[in-house]
Amino acid sequence: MTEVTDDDITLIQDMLETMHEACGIGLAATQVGVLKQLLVLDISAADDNEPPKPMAIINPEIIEEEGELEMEEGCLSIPDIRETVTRPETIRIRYNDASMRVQELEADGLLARVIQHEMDHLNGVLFVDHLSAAKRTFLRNRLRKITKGEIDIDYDFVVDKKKPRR
Ligand code: GNR
Ligand code: NI
Repeated sequence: MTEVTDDDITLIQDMLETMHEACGIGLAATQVGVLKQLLVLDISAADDNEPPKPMAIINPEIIEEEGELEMEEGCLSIPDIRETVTRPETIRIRYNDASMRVQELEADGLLARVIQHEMDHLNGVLFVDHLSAAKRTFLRNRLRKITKGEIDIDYDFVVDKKKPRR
C-alpha cells in the first residue's frame, strides 16, 4: 500500500470490529477477502485485565528474528483446530502505521506470535502449513470439511454498510 484512503480507514475499523466480535487477537486483510498488505491486532483482547490496544500494521517486513519457541495456535479461518507451531521467539518488524508513517517494533511472546501468524496470512500461508506431514494427514478430514463449508462458525464479518458488497 502506498496510501491510506478513507475506505481503508473504514476497512481497518471493520476488521477490528470483526476481530473483536470473533474473540480474535489478530486479523489479516486476506482473511476478509481484501488483497492488501494490512493486518490488525489487539493482544489485550486475550487478557481481561488489559485495556484495549488496537493496532493497524501496513506493509510489514521482518527485519530481525531470534530464538525459537513452540506455542499453540488457532485461527479464525480454521475453526476448532489448535496445534503447536514452532516459530522465531523474538522479531523486529518495520511497517507503516495508519498514517503511513514508518515504524519499527520489537515483539516477543504472544505479540511476536500473532504478528508472524498474520504476516503468513498476507502471503497465503496458514499455520497448518507449518505442521509436519504426519500431523497434516491426521487433520486432513477436518480441513476438508472446513474447506467445503461444513463447519459452522458463530461469528460474522462486519462490512462497510455504505459500500456495495463485491
Ligand atoms: O485469535 C487468534 N489467536 C491466536 C492464538 C495463537 C496464535 C495465533 C493467533 S491468531 C488468531 C486470530 C487469527 O486467526 N488471525 O489470523
Ligand atoms: Ni489466522
